[in-house]
Amino acid sequence: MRVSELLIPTLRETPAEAEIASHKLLLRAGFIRKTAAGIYTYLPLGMRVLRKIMNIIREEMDRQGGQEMLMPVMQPAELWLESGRWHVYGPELMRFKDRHNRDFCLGPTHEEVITALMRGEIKSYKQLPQLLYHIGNKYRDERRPRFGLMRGREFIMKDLYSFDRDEEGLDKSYQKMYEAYTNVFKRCGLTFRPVEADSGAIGGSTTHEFMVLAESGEATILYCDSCDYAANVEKVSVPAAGADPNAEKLEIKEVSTPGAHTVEQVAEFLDVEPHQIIKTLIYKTDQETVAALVRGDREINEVKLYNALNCLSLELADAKTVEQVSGAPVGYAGPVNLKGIRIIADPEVAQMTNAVTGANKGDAHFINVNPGRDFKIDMVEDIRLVAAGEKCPKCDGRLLEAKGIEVGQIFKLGDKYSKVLKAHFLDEDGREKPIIMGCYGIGVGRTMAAAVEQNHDENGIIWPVNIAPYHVVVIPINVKDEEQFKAAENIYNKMVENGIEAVIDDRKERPGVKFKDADLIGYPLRVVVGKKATEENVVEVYNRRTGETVNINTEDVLNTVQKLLFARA
Ligand code: 9G3
Repeated sequence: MRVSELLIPTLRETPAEAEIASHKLLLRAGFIRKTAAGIYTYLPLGMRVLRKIMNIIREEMDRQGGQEMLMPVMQPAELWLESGRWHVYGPELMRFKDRHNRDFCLGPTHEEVITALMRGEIKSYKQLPQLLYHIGNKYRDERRPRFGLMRGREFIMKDLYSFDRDEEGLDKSYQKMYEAYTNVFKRCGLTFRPVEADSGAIGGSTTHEFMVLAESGEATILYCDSCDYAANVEKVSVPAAGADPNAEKLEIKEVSTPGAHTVEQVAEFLDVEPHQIIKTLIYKTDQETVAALVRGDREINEVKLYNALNCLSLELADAKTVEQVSGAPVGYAGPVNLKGIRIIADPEVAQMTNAVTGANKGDAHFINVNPGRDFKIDMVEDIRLVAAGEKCPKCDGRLLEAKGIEVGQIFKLGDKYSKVLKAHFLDEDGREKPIIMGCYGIGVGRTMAAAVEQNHDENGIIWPVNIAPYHVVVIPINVKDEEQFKAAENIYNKMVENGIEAVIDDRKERPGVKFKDADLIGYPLRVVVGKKATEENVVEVYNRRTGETVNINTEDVLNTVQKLLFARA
């Protein structure tokens, strides 16, 4: 392909709204353009990368016995009413009416569609197992779409669904997908880790997230420095140390703490340790207002709190609500004499003696507060965030922290959808049973963005060969020099004839402009054809990843390029 004929609109400047490297670089290098908030167009170079990632995914799904289909984006509300989820999701579910005023949504996922399909097709155990998938657009109306392809409102997902006779079959399907995902991300050139994750609202027992390690990742992973334990921090639990049986419970007392309302200020003012303070956080769910208690030196884990309260929505109460509920300004709320709201406490709080808490009064705290004696705990649940440095839940190692980008997630669903949607089959013993399901997603655009997060430098993108938009760019230094340009064309043609994906930068631009664009776009290799080509039959081959340049004879170019691109290191 001739660069002068391609649509590759590179930008000198970084668009202001782009915060992370992949967002900046995919815009600047002419791979994507924003059509609306969280909605992107893939330009030709972006599409070439997308197609390669999709094909790697297809090959690995098909290798495991997956069969590709294509399900509709438009989903009838009836299915979501039947599954009970139409009223579960709020504004994130993009709903609309057709011309007959019937309710639809743009599919954020396809459990309902595919389970309803399979209930009509699967009658007997002989038809199981099935691994069915598709690659298509999903819609989730994120409140704050950001980071370009990383968190969009329309995004491309591969979602596969497994259908088995029983849990044993599901375990096999799950293992197959675990292996397939490992192959996909390896072939895409990513450094990734599967981590145990929270199965959250969709229930089911086991789930793993495939995390691409990157500082810009929104997810926090805790992993052990000694064993192979790794989990999304949302899911990590370690048992509470246990109460001190000998502690003598002292008399509760109110003390004046003018202006001290953060844990640090109260600890300083009363000369106590943060772990002797009870942190009281007021939350509002779709059903109630609750007080969540964690030890002063811990953070609340909102995913665990959400799961414990089994609610549909959860958010920190605003100042007005806190003042209404506690009768005090924010920062002085405490569990003692808290009227009419449930108190949920982390086990560590239930084990504390002579603790410090807000007094539900401005500029005042209680000391020597003893749970059970001075306030009632309605629900003791693990609701705290485990932090780096704590002991590994599996061995005596220490937990370390890393940031990750979630590019894939695999779930065991069991009969969560097949029961409610009546997708049954007749088993060998003549009994009718619900099909046992699993679901497995990969964010295709997110995988592309994650690859850039892990493969770039100050000059631009450095594409892993398997997903690069092209393999080689041939750069003639002086397009006016007939002989030189001819030499460049011959090299370009030779590579294309041998299946190398090459472009020739035939633009009437200064060499510097062509080099800058080549670095920004991130072609794995660059072949520079200058004076030396016509005088000494020598060209330069530059490796974008290593920065190395080799001078080689024109007739050795193809061989050198093939070795540099495809030889396994
Ligand atoms: C919704 C909306 C957002 C959602 C969902 C439903 C996430 C929803 C979970 C999943 C589970 C798996 C198959 C591929 C892998 C992930 N966000 N989830 O169900 F209506 Cl608005 O999507 N689905």
